[in-house]
Amino acid sequence: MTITITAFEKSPDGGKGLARDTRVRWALEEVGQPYEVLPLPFPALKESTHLCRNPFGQIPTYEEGDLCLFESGAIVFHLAERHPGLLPEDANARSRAIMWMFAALNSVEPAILEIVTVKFVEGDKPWTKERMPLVFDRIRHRFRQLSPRLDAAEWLDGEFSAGDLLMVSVLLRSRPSGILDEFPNLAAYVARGEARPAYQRAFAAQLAQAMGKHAAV
Ligand SMILES: N[C@@H](CCC(=O)N[C@@H](CS)C(=O)NCC(=O)O)C(=O)O
Repeated sequence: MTITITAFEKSPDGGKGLARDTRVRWALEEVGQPYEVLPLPFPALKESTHLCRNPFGQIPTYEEGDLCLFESGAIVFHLAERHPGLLPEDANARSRAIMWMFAALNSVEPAILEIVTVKFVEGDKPWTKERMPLVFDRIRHRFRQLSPRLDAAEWLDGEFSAGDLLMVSVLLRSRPSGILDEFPNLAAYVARGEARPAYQRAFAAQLAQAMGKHAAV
C-alpha cells in the first residue's frame, strides 16, 4: 500500500531539515519503506481537505490505505512498531526506547520551540528582548541534564532507536541559535544522527522539496 506524507510545499527554513516531515522521512528511510510526498502550500493546511487529515492544520501527516495519522511522534512510533529497525526486541529495552521518544517530544522539544515563539510569534512585543535569555537558559538547563547521558554512549540506550531519531531531530532545531554547540557531546550526537545514510536520504529529499524540485523518494 502506498504511503503518502504531507510536507510544506516550500519549507520556511529553506530546506535545513527543521520541519517535522524530515523526522518522518528519516523514519521511513530507516525502515526501508518507500513513500510519496504531497506538498502543501500554507493556505491548504487550513482547508477542509487537510483538516480531515489533521484537525490542527499542520504537517506532517501520514496516509496508508484507510489509515490517516498526524503528530510526527505518533507516525514514527507507528513505523517503529510495524517494521524492524527502530525499536529493540527486548521488552524492557523497547519500553525505554519509547520513553526516550516521549522525552524528546515532551521534555526537550517544548523548551526549544519557545525560541520560535519568542522570535516570530511575539517578536514585536516589548518583552521579547528580556524573554529570550530566559528561554535560552531553560534550554541550557535541559541540555545540562541530558548531556551526561551521552558522555560515553553513542546513543541514548544501547543501539540507535526511534528515541534517538526523535531526540536528534529535536536537538537539531536548537542549532541555529548556537546553543547546541555549547554542548560538544550533544552536537557530536546530532552529527552521528545526521551521518546515518537514512538521515542523509531524508534530508536530501526534503531539501529538493524546499528548492521546488520534485522529490523522487
Ligand atoms: N506536534 C506536531 C507539531 C506539528 C507542527 O508544528 N508542524 C508545523 C511544521 S514543522 C506546521 O505545520 N506549522 C504550520 C502551522 O502550524 O500553521 C508534530 O510533531 O507533528
